[in-house]
Amino acid sequence: MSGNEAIAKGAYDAGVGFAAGYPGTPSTEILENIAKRYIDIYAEWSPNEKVALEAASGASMAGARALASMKHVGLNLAADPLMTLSYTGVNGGLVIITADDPGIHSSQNEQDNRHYARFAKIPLLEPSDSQEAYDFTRLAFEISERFDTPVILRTTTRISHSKSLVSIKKPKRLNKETAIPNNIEKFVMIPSYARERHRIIETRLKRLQNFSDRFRYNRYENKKGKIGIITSGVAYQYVKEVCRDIPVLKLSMTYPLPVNLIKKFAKGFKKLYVVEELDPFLENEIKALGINVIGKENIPSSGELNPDIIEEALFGKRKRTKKNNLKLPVRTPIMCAGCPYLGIFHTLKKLGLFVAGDIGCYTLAALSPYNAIDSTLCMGAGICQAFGMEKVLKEEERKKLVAVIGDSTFLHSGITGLMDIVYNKGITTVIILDNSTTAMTGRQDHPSSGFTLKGEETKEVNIAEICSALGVERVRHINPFNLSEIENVILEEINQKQPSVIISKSPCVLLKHKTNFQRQPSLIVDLSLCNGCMACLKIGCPALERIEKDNLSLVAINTMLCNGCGLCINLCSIGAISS
Ligand SMILES: Cc1ncc(C[n+]2csc(CCOP(=O)(O)OP(=O)(O)O)c2C)c(N)n1
Repeated sequence: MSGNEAIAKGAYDAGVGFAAGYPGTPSTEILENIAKRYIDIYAEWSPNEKVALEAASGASMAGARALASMKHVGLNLAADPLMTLSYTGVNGGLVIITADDPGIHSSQNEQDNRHYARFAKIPLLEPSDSQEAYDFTRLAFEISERFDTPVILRTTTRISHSKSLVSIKKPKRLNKETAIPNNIEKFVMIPSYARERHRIIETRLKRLQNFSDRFRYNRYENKKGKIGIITSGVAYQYVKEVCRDIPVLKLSMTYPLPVNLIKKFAKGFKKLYVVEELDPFLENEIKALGINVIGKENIPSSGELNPDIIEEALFGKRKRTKKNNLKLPVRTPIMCAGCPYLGIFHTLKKLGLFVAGDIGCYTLAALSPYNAIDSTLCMGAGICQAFGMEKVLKEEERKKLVAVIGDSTFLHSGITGLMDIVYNKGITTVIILDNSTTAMTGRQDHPSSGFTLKGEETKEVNIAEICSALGVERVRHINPFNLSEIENVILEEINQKQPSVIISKSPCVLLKHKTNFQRQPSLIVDLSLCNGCMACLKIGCPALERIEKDNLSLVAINTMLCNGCGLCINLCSIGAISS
């Protein structure tokens, strides 16, 4: 199983009744697996991670075991409920899965979410392989109920996506009934009750620390030698690959730490290393115990670790492998052939506007050959950044910017930004790229896609009506394959003295099964007409390929990729492209 599959199975075998999340690499497959394989668990894509955790906490309050799953940055949204959920505690076990992304394979940052456990004063488990992902998911629910606390299970990309053998244990059949709770001192966090709950948290932390000392997955494997290593998570695997015989203290519950176990292990070594990915989370805690360790002075605190890095850090050289000097060609990520975004970004670049971008497939438009996005921060930020700029720019400059956001991102966290523009008398133009899916993370459904996580048909939230309801009077629709229409509408809207929304609705080209999208026959270039001007390449469609013929550089169309959208025909002034 992959780590994510193991977590889904672990949740099922733990008797989970409710699972919610929002897609995000590397966490997405957890909920997809639950929805596909363990159909008696209620499972949903929530509009965002805050909603997912809050809904899961409701299910827990009613007595069900509940899980909320998200990528690392998702926990930033869910941090508000998380901090106070630590106070209320749980009824049914409540587990939050955060899948961190060291190396930033597919994220906007590589924050280390272990800090959230310490910040919220709740237990943290870090599996090192799929077996532990399975075991720890089950244990997390036990710990949650035993200590009346939410628990964080933290994976990283390599744990989530690597596969290893998992031996399955007997599933837990819960005999706990769900019921409406009646305990306002525990669940109503007004100051008088919250003060008391804070005291309870501090006692709980001490009990958890004792538990951590006895937790059998916090263990050391031998103690003989001059060098010792303390490690956790995927770093444990790299350490074992590099030095099988060196004593290792493997930590699995990394908050609160097993203080006594660490002190016991630390005795007698000449050198004690802490090997961990990203921040000196363990290192600082261990140093605070007065134990002298070597950590980030040797081991990088950004990017992923691997056995080679660890070998060099511990021994000053690589013994096992030679440096690989293979130079691979750089392949920048590009949009798909026929993507409905191509014409929009081609036009935005042509108009020379500042484009406050957001997070989704469209973020790729920041790169060559599109070069059409000027800022990207976090989901939902683009609308607000454009608005903030607008408020401080000179009158003439205000017309030179737009915000671009996808449908899933708009529903996730774009709505409040648009509300701000309307409420505070802005004039920003917002372009919503509605492709009926969350394409970037693998085409998951969302509240306006018409389907639930389980594939059932449902109501489609109407994005245009949301915009109107927020008070936007100018809501325009454009056909993303009509370049002149795109240009005219954008020019009209940026010149308005009021907010406007332009909705470009056309399904993602990879969404054929859910829409009535019809692939058109591929286009062709008449090479006897093509004069090699390369104007068509400006659209950035990967189906258009530069070829050499009779010592001339011309353009041909890769018929395997082209879906006949026709955008490039608009750019060929000599009519060399046809169907
Ligand atoms: C807080 C947060 N949650 C999840 C993600 C992962 N993620 C990246 S883009 C994206 C949404 C993309 O959907 P949409 O806005 O519709 O654009 P599309 O990819 O379809 O063009 C998601 C969920 C993230 N980056 N940040």
